[in-house]
Amino acid sequence: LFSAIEQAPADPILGLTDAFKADARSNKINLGVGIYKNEAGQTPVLDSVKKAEALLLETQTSKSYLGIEGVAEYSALVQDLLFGESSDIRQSNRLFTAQAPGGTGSLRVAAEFLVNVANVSTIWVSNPTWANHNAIFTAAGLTVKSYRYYDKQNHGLDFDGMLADLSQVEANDVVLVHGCCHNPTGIDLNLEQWQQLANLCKQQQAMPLFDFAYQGFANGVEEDAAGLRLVASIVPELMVANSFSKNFGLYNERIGGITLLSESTDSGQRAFSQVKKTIRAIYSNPPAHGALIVATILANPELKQLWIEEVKQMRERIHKMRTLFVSKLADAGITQDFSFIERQNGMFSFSGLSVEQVDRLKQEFGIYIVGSGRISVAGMTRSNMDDLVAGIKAVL
Ligand code: PLP
Ligand code: TYF
Repeated sequence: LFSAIEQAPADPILGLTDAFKADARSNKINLGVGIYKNEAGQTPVLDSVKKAEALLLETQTSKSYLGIEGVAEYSALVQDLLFGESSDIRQSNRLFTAQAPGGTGSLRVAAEFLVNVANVSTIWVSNPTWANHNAIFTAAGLTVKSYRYYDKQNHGLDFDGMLADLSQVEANDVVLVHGCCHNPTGIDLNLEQWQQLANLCKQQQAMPLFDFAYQGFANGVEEDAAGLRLVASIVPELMVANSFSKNFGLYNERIGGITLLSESTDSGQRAFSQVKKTIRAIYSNPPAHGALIVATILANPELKQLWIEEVKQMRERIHKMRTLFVSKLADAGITQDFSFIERQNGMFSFSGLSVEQVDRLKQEFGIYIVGSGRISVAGMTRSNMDDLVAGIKAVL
């Protein structure tokens, strides 16, 4: 059975981490994978998470199975975070949420549901997008088409190209959008653009699917949901696949969710029963720990405040690194314009470095960047900045 099987290629991003770990140089720098690092270069457990875990350790009395949709209080708390506690949408009885294993698991369940239940055959993703999108959607049987997004010349959004491509979407197509902090470009839509996109989807009878993996990393936990909330006020139906890997630092707990906004309570209940049936056939019911942590924090005003403060610290540190990086490049006498990096959101930017330059940075300087030139700004610190700038100067 196995002898004729070919070796699978390494994941272009996760494979880079393996190479980084195997690198013996002490001044190596990892700007590959999107994992938050603090000033000391570590990915710590948040204080809010530690406190929630201490509470859970004390109070938990059973490890019995969860329901298919997960921890009971979790769904409502996720909906509060996504749509705002007292918003019309939140109060409309048109939202249905199931806990799922990370953003990836949420996207995969959403895709299986779309193909097998909702008769969707085509999903549109931005060019470029997170590399795993194509794999997840293709594995579920969707045809993946792409729409223009990145304007290479101006290091900004090609919104005209995006609208022109999406004007070809057909009824029952799904349009994948990044809720904020677009991976890999760091370029987001403004509210006027979200509105135009929502109108287009409504007109073409296409459904937006939000991949929301970085809430809180652009401008704030509430602020970053503005695009989603605006679109939800315009289109009749949408879905959200959210992840708490980054904003709660719960990477290895695999915690996220699938949320459905339906046109009516009745249609939503029927659709959600099918989401649950989809989940049952994949992993039956989700693991508890990550969801219990998130629910404990979000339901406790003090812990929630602490968490919001910790997300702010992560966001602000990354932003400081963007500013410092741009100014250090200029100080080093590099004339090429990198100022766009300061204007972008979240962990990532497209640096414009070529495959050859990325390769030289790895070989000669131990600086690890994804082949596309995407840099994870979250891996920069005050102490690795000078080495980083020196390496980039050398390859430029
Ligand atoms: N979607 C995007 C845009 C991401 O960058 C990530 C990163 O990991 C994910 C989804 C997957 O999140 P998770 O690690 O929770 O599966
Ligand atoms: O884009 C990133 O770096 C993160 C982490 O298969 C990631 O989203 C990367 C690749 C992958 C899973 C997660």
